[in-house]
Amino acid sequence: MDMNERLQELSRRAKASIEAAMDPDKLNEARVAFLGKKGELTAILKGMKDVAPEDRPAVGQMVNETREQIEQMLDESRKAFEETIRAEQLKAEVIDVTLPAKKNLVGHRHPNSIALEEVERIFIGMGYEVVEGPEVEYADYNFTKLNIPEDHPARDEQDTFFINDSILLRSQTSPVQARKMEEGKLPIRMIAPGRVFRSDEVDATHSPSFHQIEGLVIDRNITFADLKGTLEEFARELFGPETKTKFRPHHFPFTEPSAEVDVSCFKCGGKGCRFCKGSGWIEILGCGTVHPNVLSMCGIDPEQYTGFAFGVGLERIALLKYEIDDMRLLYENDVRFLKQF
Ligand code: 2NL
Repeated sequence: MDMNERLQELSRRAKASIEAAMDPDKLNEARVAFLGKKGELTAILKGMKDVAPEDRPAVGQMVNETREQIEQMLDESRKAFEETIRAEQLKAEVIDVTLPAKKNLVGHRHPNSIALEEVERIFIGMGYEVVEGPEVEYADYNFTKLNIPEDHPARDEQDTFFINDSILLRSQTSPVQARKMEEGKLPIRMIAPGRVFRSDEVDATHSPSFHQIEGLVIDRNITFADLKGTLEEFARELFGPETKTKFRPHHFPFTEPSAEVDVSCFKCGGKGCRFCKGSGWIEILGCGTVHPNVLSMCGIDPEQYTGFAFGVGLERIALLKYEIDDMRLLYENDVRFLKQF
């Protein structure tokens, strides 16, 4: 068999193998068998030394042509495979643009968060800073420095979660303000929002864990008039410009004098309705002039400085503003409930 015939025969067999290959792996096997380092065509090339020198250019050209033929066949077959795979993919991943769009479920701010951000906005607007502190607190900061001595009933284990004699879950956010006063940078204009804990049974208006926002202002010449003006403005911003306020004398250990504040009912404007239980007024917070004992125990000279403080329940604000009648709804996190606000 002369070289030309050998090469034609080889090319025919290569063609048959390539046509018989059912997948890209088999095709690669064919490439290795004919063109690989130990492949048939390579073997022929290695045999060139036995060809007469004058015939070598012609034989060399024939070998190269055969190689090109085989490479072309391999190439075409590979492209055919790729097209088939792509066509199958397109068929499998077909998109029906007439289908209704899938809606992404977007989360929603909790009514507590909405109410808190509203309160923060109002006080930040009046130049207050928002300060946070630890939920696990020393009894010293939670009680003693706030003029609640060892034998005070507020310290009762019925009301407070003690971790040991000196550490507890804070029952109010006032310790955050005590810590701020101790830092000694005056004046202070701050609100302290956060989670607090009391040993209460769960019902429509009570929970062992709820949230408070307390405010504190300390400077020279701060009076009860500053407190009244501030809280009147707060009530108008929160419940509307027509809102009236009423300060009723009260007692807190950390303020003297102290008051509870009612706002005119924002549903009936004060005439009396179901919402305000006929009284025309709704109680919203407690407040007072900071007790001189609290100032001294927190390192501030009560002869130089005075201040006022107040505390509101965040849940109470949220329940009022959004007319929710059971506090437990705020903790169940039922999306059908939460997305209404
Ligand atoms: C209420 C009453 C109140 C305060 C909280 C306070 C904090 C410091 C000093 C003095 Cl550091 N007072 N806080 C004062 C009066 C009332 O909260 O019934 N809150 C729901």
